[in-house]
Amino acid sequence: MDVNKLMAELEAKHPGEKEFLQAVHEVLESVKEVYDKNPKFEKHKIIERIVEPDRVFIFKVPWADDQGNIHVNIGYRVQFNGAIGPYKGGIRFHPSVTLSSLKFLGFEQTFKNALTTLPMGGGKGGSDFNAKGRSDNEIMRFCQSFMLELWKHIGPETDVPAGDIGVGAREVGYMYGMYKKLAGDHTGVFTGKGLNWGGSLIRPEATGFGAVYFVTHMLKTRGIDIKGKTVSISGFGNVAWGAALKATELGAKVVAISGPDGYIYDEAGISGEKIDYMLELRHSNQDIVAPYAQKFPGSKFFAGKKPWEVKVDIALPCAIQNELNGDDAAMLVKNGVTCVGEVSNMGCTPEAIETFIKAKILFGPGKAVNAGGVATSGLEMSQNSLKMSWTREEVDMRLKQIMENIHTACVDHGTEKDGYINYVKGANIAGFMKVANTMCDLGLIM
Ligand code: 2IT
Repeated sequence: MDVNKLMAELEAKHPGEKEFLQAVHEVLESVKEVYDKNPKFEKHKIIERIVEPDRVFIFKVPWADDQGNIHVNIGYRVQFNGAIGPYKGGIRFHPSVTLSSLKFLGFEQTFKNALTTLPMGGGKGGSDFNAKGRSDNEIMRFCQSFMLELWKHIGPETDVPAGDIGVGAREVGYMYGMYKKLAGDHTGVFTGKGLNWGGSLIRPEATGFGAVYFVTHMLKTRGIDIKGKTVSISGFGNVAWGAALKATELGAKVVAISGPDGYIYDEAGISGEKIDYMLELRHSNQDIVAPYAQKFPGSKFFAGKKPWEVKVDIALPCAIQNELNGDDAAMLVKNGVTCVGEVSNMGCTPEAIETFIKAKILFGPGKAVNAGGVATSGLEMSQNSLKMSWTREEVDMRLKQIMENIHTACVDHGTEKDGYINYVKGANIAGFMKVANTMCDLGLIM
């Protein structure tokens, strides 16, 4: 495989799609060895086919604010790869959303979903809508307008969206409600639904819980217990919240969380009501963490800074793509970090990943570490199909098992000659092999 040539061709076809090209480049570098060993992949032109989405929907989303002013946002759904199951992946509402960012997310989702062991293809959607400062009614109207177009393209066996940045239970409720009204049926076309209307226990916590389960497996390969370790987390939304809950429950001490405005350092540890308060901050629609420092004396707010300058054992980026760069990584390594679990999708830049791998620290990439979220969405779909709901214990047990299986797959495909586990390579190869082999089996349909 000639990675440079493939990348040059892709860049010419999709100029300026920076995040998408970044995500593809990483996967190609990881899989070139297994690709070259399996001539059937080249015969079926798997790379040329796997890097293009099956299809993309782009539509306008007009809505009126509380003063009656009309706004127009752009809505997207990228149905990236449906080889192994219905398209599955979240909806992101964030001003940074572009076709490029959703293509990178859909591409990543394809391999992540393959890793979960459940039959789900990859998709992603969203809008450049900014919820900051918006009222609940404005958010409802926006979600309804978004769904007025999207509902035609989704369905329980074709494409099943979920939440992502800016889309939690509230937004899923408004979108699912509109879908139900338009489609006239009650099929579980969304995951992340409320418990009263088809949702699954543990789904809100699942991404964070799964990430911490994965981290404990990584630590175990070096005989390290998470108990007593210090943890820094970026973000303060649903994913960061779940990670803080589980890390604390397992005896670690979370000392930092962050927002777009800066980070909070709390030496006493962010536990109990402080973790609950993260949800309050998110629901305020202000997108800031600074109020934490006023509410909890002893903690400190660092305006405009990232949490990676704090000395910790474990760092968990839980916010957004490319939030941790080469300088941040060098700082973490200098401060003796043991393990970095990338919980956000592509949270680390290529320079950061290179720094971690060179330093031989434990580094888990997003598509493995955060796969517990979509895996539990898969479990929600199973429960909906069965018209049943499982207990907390049952869902958690399955989630734990899935995270362990993903870790094993990474070890199997990513262990290098000197024994170092390259989880980036392991996750990319394991996910790729499943999708690529399926594409060969199914004939030239996509
Ligand atoms: O990035 C992700 O895996 C998600 N936002 C969750 C997707 C899902 O369908 O649960």
